[in-house]
Order: sequence, then C-alpha cells, then structure tokens
Amino acid sequence: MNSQKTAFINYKGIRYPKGEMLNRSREFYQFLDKRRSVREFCDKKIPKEVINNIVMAASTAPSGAHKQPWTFCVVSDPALKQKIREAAEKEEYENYNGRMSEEWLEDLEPFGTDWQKPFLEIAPYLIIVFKKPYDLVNGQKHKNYYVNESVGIATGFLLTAIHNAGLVSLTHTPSPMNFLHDILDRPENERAFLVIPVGYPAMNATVPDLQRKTKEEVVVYYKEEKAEHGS
Ligand code: IYR
Repeated sequence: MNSQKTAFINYKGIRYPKGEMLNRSREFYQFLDKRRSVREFCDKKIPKEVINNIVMAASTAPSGAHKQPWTFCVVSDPALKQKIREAAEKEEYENYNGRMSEEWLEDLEPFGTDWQKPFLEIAPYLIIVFKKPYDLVNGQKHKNYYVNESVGIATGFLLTAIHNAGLVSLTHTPSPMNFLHDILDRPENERAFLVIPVGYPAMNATVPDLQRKTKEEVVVYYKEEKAEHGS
C-alpha cells in the first residue's frame, strides 16, 4: 500500500461581517439568476487567458478523494470545430428522427432545438469536459470515486466562471458522444461528459421566456426542536 501522509495547514476561510454576508449572498444569487443557456453565439474572439482562468476556476472544485477526475479540452481551431459539429449533427439527426421518445421531443419543444448545431462552429471556444473513471499511472489503473458528482460540480464551477467573465455558454449533450474521444485523441481512461460552447451571445440572440422554480418548490426547511444556543 502506498500510504502517504498529508500535512494539515491552517485554514480560516474568508469571513464577512453579518450585513456584508447578507448582501453578498443576495447579490450572488441575483447575479447567478441572470445566467441563461444560450444557443446563438457570435464569433467574436475571447482572450485565451480568460478561458484558461475559467478552466482553472472549474478545476478548484471538490472531488472524491481529491482525485480531480477531469480533463477540459479547449478547442478553437475551425477545422476541429467543424469536425465536431459534423459528428455531433450526425448523432443528433438520428436522435431527433427516431431515437428520442415522443415525450422527450415534446418536452424539448419550448426550447426550439433540433439536430442542427451551428453554435459548435460559431462559438470561438468549445470546452469539452471529460471524466476519468480511473487514472492510469505507469499503465496501472487507479479507481476514482464519485466521478459523476465530482465532474458535475466542476462543470457547475465552469459555468459560473463563464457567467462571471460576462460570457455565455450552453451545456450541450450530443448523444452518444464517444465520437469526441476519437476526434480529440483522448486516452482510454477518459469519457466525454459535456460539450460547452463559450462566447458572446449573437447580436439578436433570444432565450425562451422560462421561469425558475420558487423557494416553496425547491426548499424544505425543518423546524428546530430547541432554540439554538450560542449562535
Ligand atoms: N442532445 C440534444 C437534445 C437535448 C436534450 C435535452 I434533456 C436538452 O435540455 C436539450 C437538448 C440536443 O442537444 O439538441
């Protein structure tokens, strides 16, 4: 067994006075509430350093046993984007013409999606998130833990970082997406998880007029038996 001891270092977190805490929590909620998934991008360039910061922000996510079981593949090459679009549309054509159930197609109607995915070429960057069910160290397999949860959280951080930079994104799920493994020449221990086009919205971009669930619909508070002491 390879049991290495990790040293513990002091950590105080970042503290705010109560009023500031309240303001920050409200403002952050209001800020995140402005995020929308966007399907119409413009091709305006974005500095690579911004993308790098966004990806590294995602990689700060917690993960099972701190294995960080993810790889973020960043694609801006037009030829590669075209290849990805063509392969994705081939799968999506099949999905929209027989592979998806009537109920699913009906559920998607409000979003106006179809098999065509022009955003895969128009957005200046595609970030393809890969998950790693196991690590390969000198040809040996080392299992990772809670991989979907970990990579899901990292993707949440990624979307938040994109929004924070004043950019927009889409969580795109061509299905099946194993074609990405081959096109991007990934190692055997990686599986495509999500495709995330990143950019500015198109000049006349629109999004569906959706409502988010209310507090009553998403939160359950449990009454305290006794008043809390010393808080
Ligand atoms: N992957 C398809 C279908 C699709 C599925 C869901 I669930 C969505 O929320 C949106 C689309 C596509 O990308 O069109």
